[in-house]
Amino acid sequence: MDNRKKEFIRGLFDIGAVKFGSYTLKSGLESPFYLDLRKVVSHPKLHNLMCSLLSEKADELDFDCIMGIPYTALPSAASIAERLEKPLFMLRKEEKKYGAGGILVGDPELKGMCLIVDDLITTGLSKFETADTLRGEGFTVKDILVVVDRSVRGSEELAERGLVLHALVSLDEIVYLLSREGSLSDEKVAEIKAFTAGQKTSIEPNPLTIKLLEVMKRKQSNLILSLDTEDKDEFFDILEKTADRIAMVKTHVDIIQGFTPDFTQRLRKLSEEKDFLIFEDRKFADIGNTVKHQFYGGIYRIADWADCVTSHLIAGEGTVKGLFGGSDEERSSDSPEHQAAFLLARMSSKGNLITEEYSKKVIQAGKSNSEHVSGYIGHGSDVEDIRKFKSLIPEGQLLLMPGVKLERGTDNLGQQYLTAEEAVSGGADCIIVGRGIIAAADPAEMAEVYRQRAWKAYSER
Ligand code: S5P
Repeated sequence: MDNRKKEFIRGLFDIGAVKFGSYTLKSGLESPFYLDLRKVVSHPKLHNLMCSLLSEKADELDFDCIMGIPYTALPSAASIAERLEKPLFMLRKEEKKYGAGGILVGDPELKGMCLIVDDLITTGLSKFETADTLRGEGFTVKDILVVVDRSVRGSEELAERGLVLHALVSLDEIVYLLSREGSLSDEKVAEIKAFTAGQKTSIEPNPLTIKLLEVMKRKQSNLILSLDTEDKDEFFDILEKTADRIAMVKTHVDIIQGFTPDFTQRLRKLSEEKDFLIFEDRKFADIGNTVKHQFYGGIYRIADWADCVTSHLIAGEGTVKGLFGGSDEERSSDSPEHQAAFLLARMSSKGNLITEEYSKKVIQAGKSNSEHVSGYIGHGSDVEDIRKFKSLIPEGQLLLMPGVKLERGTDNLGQQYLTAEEAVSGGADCIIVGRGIIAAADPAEMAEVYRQRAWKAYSER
């Protein structure tokens, strides 16, 4: 390792950007180390050293322009751009709706092969999103340069998307140097190794997961409205009023009185106009061959209009395979291109028969069918319990949580409610709210209250 790299690692340790102890990660896992590169920008000497090392690395690559992922990597990208005299671009976090509009900051005439810079890589998710956005803006993207690679399979995941990862230092190098210099005990090193070896896998999010994450980001909403009414008119009345606030609407299509196919046609049209996904909570539970008929056929023809569905796994993995093993003839030509299931790994109702072992097996099966499984439905007794549960779920799959209201409580049929804040701070990526919104005097106003609370907790997490 060259001396400047060593000096940089020591610098990270000295300012507390690399810490060793016991830290609760957003996933709920207890980690023996913590990396926070946001501090570096306030230490000019260390920042300068980092940018000069990054520039040397970047100089070996072939690119026309450079972009940093907001916010941590913006100053380093700017510095590299100046050192190497390459055009700099930035992407706004939110689309500007006035003036010239758009999310791109920079001279569009100078678009070309763009190098993406970021501070860390844990999973590839934010890098995929940025690469996709840049590609959508007319750039080509190949190389991603990060300061620290702490990922389990970062390079493989990026490679699957045609991206090449370059890192200034890896977690192993940091641990190696600091232990050699006596800043880390052998015990701590062993703990870190055990942690990284046993660290939960990260899974490449499937296209439906990516689509949902994109809607959530665009609408700043992780709210799923559970629109459980039998009345069609009431259904559309509430949906039209709340559509701007939600990421998905969850249906139980079999409770709709006098169902006819124009119900789902109207629903699809509205979902396109108002940018939300459709989540049919059919809770498939039968053998593969039967669920196949239930999904593709019958009067509801769910496969023709639902972006995602729920499924139990009591009958085994054949259920998921049956759901997504249908042929093209079974789907209508305009059915959603990407579809996936959320598996019931835990339930919110009192006295349900799901055991811890069953939940773990569901997640195991969900991981091995990740091309069709976007995540899990789950619940918990409190924030700690949700954290523990969330730590079983791999990065790249989501946790959706029903049984959510503004206050804790129960209904008279065993439903148990946590608050929106508890659900999200424990690890829920989206909250599912039914009666909390639809039974309110003003569902639109109430949906906004839930949206704001859940999104705030999500952004803080
Ligand atoms: O464990 C669960 C799983 C689901 S999908 N508990 C649940 O309550 N649900 C669904 O979420 C349930 O079918 C209903 O549609 C919604 C909760 O509605 P609420 O009115 O109690 O918020």
